[in-house]
This record gives sequence, structure tokens and C-alpha cells, in this order.
Amino acid sequence: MALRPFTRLRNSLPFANCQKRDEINDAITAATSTGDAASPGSATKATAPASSSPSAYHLNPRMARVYMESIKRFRILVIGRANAGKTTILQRVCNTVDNPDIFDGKGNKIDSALVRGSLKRGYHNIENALVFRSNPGFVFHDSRGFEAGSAEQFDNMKSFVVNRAVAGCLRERIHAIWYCIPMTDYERTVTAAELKFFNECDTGHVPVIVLLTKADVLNFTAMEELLEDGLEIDEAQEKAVKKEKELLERWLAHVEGVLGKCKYPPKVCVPVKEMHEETADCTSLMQCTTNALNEEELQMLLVSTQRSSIALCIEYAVQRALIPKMKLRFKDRLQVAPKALEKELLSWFPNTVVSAAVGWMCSNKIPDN
Ligand SMILES: Nc1nc2c(ncn2[C@@H]2O[C@H](COP(=O)(O)OP(=O)(O)OP(=O)(O)O)[C@@H](O)[C@H]2O)c(=O)[nH]1
Ligand SMILES: [Mg+2]
Repeated sequence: MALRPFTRLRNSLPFANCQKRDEINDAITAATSTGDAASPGSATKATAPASSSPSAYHLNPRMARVYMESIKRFRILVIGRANAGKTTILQRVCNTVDNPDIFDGKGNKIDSALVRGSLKRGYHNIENALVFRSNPGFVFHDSRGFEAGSAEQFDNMKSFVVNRAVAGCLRERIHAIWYCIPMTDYERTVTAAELKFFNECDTGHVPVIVLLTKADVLNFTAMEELLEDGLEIDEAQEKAVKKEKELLERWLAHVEGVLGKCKYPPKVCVPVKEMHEETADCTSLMQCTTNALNEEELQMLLVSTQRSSIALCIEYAVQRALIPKMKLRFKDRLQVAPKALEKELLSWFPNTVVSAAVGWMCSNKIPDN
């Protein structure tokens, strides 16, 4: 059958197809290995049932606080088929068009010339950490898509997730997973690979956020359908925005419906569009990821690490620090020390001193967390 004009057009586009910290870490690791019931590691090993609920992995508040104080960098695993738009999203989130520095599993910098060719072909070593100089507060791991059906690729990814999320080497824990499903392939949004991942991969307390990437291409689909309905091009263009919205809602509902029935469903699905444009807005992605996190300290780490939206920093600072104080009785409000409130508010904002220090360490060897 001949391709429809907009399908042909779409297919022709490129998108188609420090000591104190170490002491704390060591203390946590020791607590974990001695089987302290309150430690996150032991809770995971001892209590995680086959179909665990996220709350089963909630850190004990005291341990959570100690752990959170020891981490400085937000670590995200991004999974998705080849060409799903993964690297582009990471670049946009870090507000850069540069390639990331790559570090091996031991934290040593890899000569990017050695791996650039294989990266172009979509081959990624999930153990490698990717760090952009523009925002060294993020550490990314990039997983090659496993739609080709390779059991080995899937097993590699699964054992990485188990080691870094569930069994918990705390210093290298991942904090969120972005699972990318490209809308260029909207007719096969949920394939066997997605079902396998969401039915077999227990990510424990680490939230999985599904990103419907390249959602802007639905504009082509909308135009295509409207023209097929017999509309003139001007009228079709006028109605395309509404139609695009309807299509997106339909596909979002479909993906949420199917994946929601899986054993380990994603926490949330979020469309992302026009990430190849340097002006693209990452606010909703950041907001959804922040809301999906269980621990307030992790939320604070993400909000203060991201540079996409100062509005997000303000919103969280107001909601979490200011409003609770305003709700206090007048007498109690007078007890709030201005310096303490200032510290609390500012902890939701980027800390340039920390960023600079992390950036400096990062230029040669990636720090442990
Ligand atoms: N229309 C559109 N194109 C996009 C978007 N995001 C990325 N692209 C394009 O899609 C192509 C692939 O993007 P990449 O970010 O390299 O995809 P990837 O998932 O990292 O690919 P591999 O590393 O090969 O697995 C590039 O040509 C991007 O410009 C988007 O939101 N909309
Ligand atoms: Mg890539």
C-alpha cells in the first residue's frame, strides 16, 4: 500500500526511526552488612516480597536523613529503544548541546573518542556514568533499548537495576528511572519489551517515569487524519492543535492503561516534546519526577540540581518551607528563627558552591556519589 503523504514526510525526518561523607557512607554500609533491621539494605533483602510495594522500600527516617545528607548528585537511569530521544533529553535537562563526559564503572574518565562511534550506533554500556559539564549535579546511565529481543541485554539492564536500586550499593544508588517511549512509533507504544520490563523488573523504591518522547510528531498525525477527512489544508492547520491534543490524550491513556496493569507499573507517564529545540521546556518532566520521589530530601536534591525551572524551586520552597510556618499559631510563628527559615528556603535552590566543587572533582574522576 502506498504511504500516505504525511507518513512519508514524517518518515523522511531525522527523528523517524570528602572524608566526612565517606565516614557516613561507611557507617551506612556497615549497618547494611550487619543486618541492622532499620537499614535500607537489610529491609530490602529481608522483606522484599516478589510483588513488593514501593513502601516496602521506604527508608527508615533516621537512616534516610543520614543517607540523604551524604549524597550530592542526582542519578538517573534512562532506558529506551534506539533513537527514542534519550540523549537529547539529557542534553536539554542539562541545557547543553555538548556531549557528556563518560566515566567507567570505577569512576575513571573514558576517552570519549574511543566510545563515540559505538554511541552513534546506539550501543551503550549501562555501567558507564554520563556527566555533562554544564550541570555536573546530574549523573546519567543510558541503557540501550532491548527491543531486538536480546535476553542478554535485558538481563544486563535488570541486574544493573537490582544492584543500583533494590539491593542497594548506597553510594551508587539510582534515584529515578526514565523509560522513553517514542511517539514516532505510536502504533507500537507498548511492545513485548515494555511488558517484559514492567512485569519483570522490580525497581523497588526507585520510581519509573514513562516519557512519551517526541510527542510533537503527533502534529503530523493530526494533520494527516484531518486531511484524510477531506479538510482543506488551512482548515486542517487550524484544527490540528486540538486534534494533536486529543491524540496525545488517547495514547497517554492507552500507555497508562496497559502499563498500569503490569506487576511493577510506572509511577507516572509524561509527554515530552520538541526536546531537539534548544528552547524546549523541561519543567513538567522535572515536576513529575520530583513528585514521583518518596523522600523529601531526594525531592530537594532534584529541585536544587535542575536548572530548567526556577519556578519549581520557588514552588517547593513556598509549599514545603514557608506555608507550614504560616500555618503555625501566631505564638509559634514568632519562635521561628529567621536564619533557620532562610536556610530551609534556600535548600530548594541551586547551590552554586556545591555545584562548582562537584564540577571540579568531576573533571578528572567522578566522586562516589
Ligand atoms: N521531533 C522531535 N525530534 C526529536 C526529539 N527529541 C529528539 N529528537 C531527534 O531524534 C533523533 C534521535 O535522538 P537521540 O537523542 O540521539 O536518541 P537516542 O535515544 O539517544 O538514540 P540512541 O543513543 O541511538 O539510542 C535526533 O535526530 C533528535 O534530534 C523531540 O522531542 N522531537
Ligand atoms: Mg543516545
